[in-house]
Parts: sequence; structure tokens; C-alpha cells
Amino acid sequence: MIETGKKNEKGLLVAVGLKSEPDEKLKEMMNELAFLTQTLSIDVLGEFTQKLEYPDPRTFVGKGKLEDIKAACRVDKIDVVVFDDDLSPSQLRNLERELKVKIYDRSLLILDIFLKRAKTAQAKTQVELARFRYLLPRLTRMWTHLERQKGGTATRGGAGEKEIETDRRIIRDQITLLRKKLEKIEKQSNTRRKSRKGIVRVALVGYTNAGKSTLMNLLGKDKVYAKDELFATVDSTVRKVVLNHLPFLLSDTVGFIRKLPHDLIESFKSTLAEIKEADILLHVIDASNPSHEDHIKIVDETLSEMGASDISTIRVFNKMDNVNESPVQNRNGLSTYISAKKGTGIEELRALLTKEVKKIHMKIYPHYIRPEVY
Ligand SMILES: Nc1nc2c(ncn2[C@@H]2O[C@H](COP(=O)(O)OP(=O)(O)OP(=O)(O)O)[C@@H](O)[C@H]2O)c(=O)[nH]1
Ligand SMILES: [Mg+2]
Repeated sequence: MIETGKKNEKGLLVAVGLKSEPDEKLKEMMNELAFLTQTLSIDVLGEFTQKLEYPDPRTFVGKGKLEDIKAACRVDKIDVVVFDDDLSPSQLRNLERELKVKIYDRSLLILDIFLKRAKTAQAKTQVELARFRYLLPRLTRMWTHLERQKGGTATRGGAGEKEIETDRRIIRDQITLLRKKLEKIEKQSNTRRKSRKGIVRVALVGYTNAGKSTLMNLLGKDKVYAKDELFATVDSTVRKVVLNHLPFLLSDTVGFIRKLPHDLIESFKSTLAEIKEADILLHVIDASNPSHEDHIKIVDETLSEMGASDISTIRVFNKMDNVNESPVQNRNGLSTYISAKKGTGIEELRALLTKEVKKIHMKIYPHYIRPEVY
């Protein structure tokens, strides 16, 4: 679906920080953007940052900075320039015209990573739908991206008004088709979820790359894909786990990230239902990441937007093998410190989880309590 040529594309990164923000923050944002970009097999050859009151409405960065980027594009024979924020359709057009290379904004970058990762029919349909919704108002460049998808040669900037109108129609039809397809799949997964009623459900949530899948592998028996990549998991996976004779369902979910494209959240509603309908959330945190406090905030905010903030949550501070000092204790709730990689702290987590699962068993499913279980 995506070009998988052997040679990586060459890219530049561009981020604009607010004047009020500290330099470190911009640096951390850049690191994350580089990580995301590498996930798409794009080699990062340079980074450009600028501090502004607000991004330039025409070209996102100022005129001088744009000239610098243009020069770097020429010197390094750059294929892609990646912007850390979302660009308006007109900014996108202007930048493409000025720089004459492929432009990725944050949404498209994340959408393409999801597209690469999605495995199940449901996840694939969700991502395709989100991607078409994103592309519809950005049709001039969609031409090139559509060509790319079809594996043909890109006709850069060559689409005339008539062709664009035809494309627009094709995209609209596709959106209608994909929506119908998704509805059908969702009905099936709703039925599947309903059939799981009567058993406690635990969902792993957290910022991308926090270690959710690694922890899932530790707690469950079958292996799921865990890797040092952002969004290694895009499809929800559910496993039955038994802890101290207590059975429950554990689901691994797609990671959150700052500025997650809105179209994606819309399209992933059904997958995220695994979270909303859970009895307990294990919020996995990469304690070794300097931005982990921000990550916690972003996850908490996303959960609250989803209507999942009332669910009993255990904060699992992971990657403690890479941390010198203990993070500040979470005074308002349950928290525990582990290294999913080394397996340390897992017994405490298991004990905490068993206690919580037991509570839910007794509260919601009293008919399920069997004396031998306790
Ligand atoms: N040092 C260290 N690395 C860890 C630990 N737990 C996980 N990792 C590594 O962190 C990376 C991400 O782990 P995953 O389990 O894939 O993370 P995830 O939260 O599922 O990520 P996404 O699915 O991409 O959102 C992998 O390279 C893991 O090996 C840990 O306790 N310590
Ligand atoms: Mg994962």
C-alpha cells in the first residue's frame, strides 16, 4: 500500500515553538518527531526550529527560515519535509510550491504510520477512512499521494481542476464505501464485546512506546508485537489472563500521542471502546522519558475526552531500569513501579491488580464468585 523501496527517503524536520516555551521542550518535541519520522523509514538529515508568537499563516515558518530550508533541500537532495504541526490546506500548497518536495504534516505522518501498521480489516478500514477524510480538502497534493498509493509515478502538481473534481468524487465515494464497511465490522466487534460480558476487563493504556505490549506479554501467555517504534500496536488485542486463579480479559490498545489527528480518533472510536468499557485501566508510563509528566497529562486528557476518566486506574511507571530517581508518587491513586523488560516489580503489580480485579468481581459480578477462587 505504501512504497517500500529499499532505499530510505531523505527528510528534514521543522518545528515551531511558542516564545513562552522553554528550549528543552522544543528539543523533546523534535526528538519525538524524529522518532516518528524514522518509523516511516525516512532518514532525518536536518532539523529546523523557530520560535514565533504564532506560526506564519502562509508558510508556517517565517520567510528567512523558509529560504534556509529551501537551500538545505537542494544541497541534500531532500525528498520529504516533515512539519511538527498540522498545516492548513493553503499552507500545504504554498510549502509544496516553494520547496518542491513532499510535505508531511503531523496528521499525515501519524496516518501513514498507522496505515503501515494496521493488520486487521477493522484497523485498516479505520485508517483508510481517516486518511481519505484528511485528504479530501487537500486535493492538489492528494493527487501525488493517490499516485503513490497506486504505486504509479507521481505527477507532481500536475492535476488540473477537472481531474481534481473527478478525484474529489472518487474520494467521496470511497468514504461512503469505507463507512459502510466499517459499520458492518463494528457490528461484529460489538457482538464480540457483548459476548465477553460477565468477565472483568482490564485495558492497557498509555502514551506510545510506554511498554504496553511488553507488559501484555509478561502478564499474558501469547506474544504480541512489541518494538522500539512509535505505534507498534494499532490493532487492539485481547487475551485471557489468570492471576491467582482469577480470570480476566486484558486488552492491549493503540498508544496515545500529543496532537493525535482528530480524524483518527473519530475513526478509532470502536477500537477505543475496549478502553471505555474496561473495568480497570493499567496506565503504563515510560518513567525514563523526560517528558513523561506531559505524557501522563495527554493520556489523562484523552481518556477524559473519551468519557473514560471514571474507570479505576493503576498507574504503572515502567522502564524503571533506566531511571535513577523514583518519580513522584501518585498521591491520588494507585501506582506501582516496574521494569517490564527486566521483570522487576511485577509481583507487586500482580498483587495490586489481583486486589482490584477481585473488587470488581465482587461488585459487578457477584454470581461469578466461586469460593475456591478466593
Ligand atoms: N529499558 C526498558 N525498555 C522497555 C521496558 N519495557 C518496554 N521497553 C521497550 O520499549 C519499547 C516499546 O515497548 P512496547 O511494549 O512496544 O510499547 P507500547 O506501549 O506497546 O508501544 P506502542 O504499541 O508503539 O504504542 C520496546 O523497545 C521495549 O523493549 C522497560 O521496562 N525498560
Ligand atoms: Mg504496543
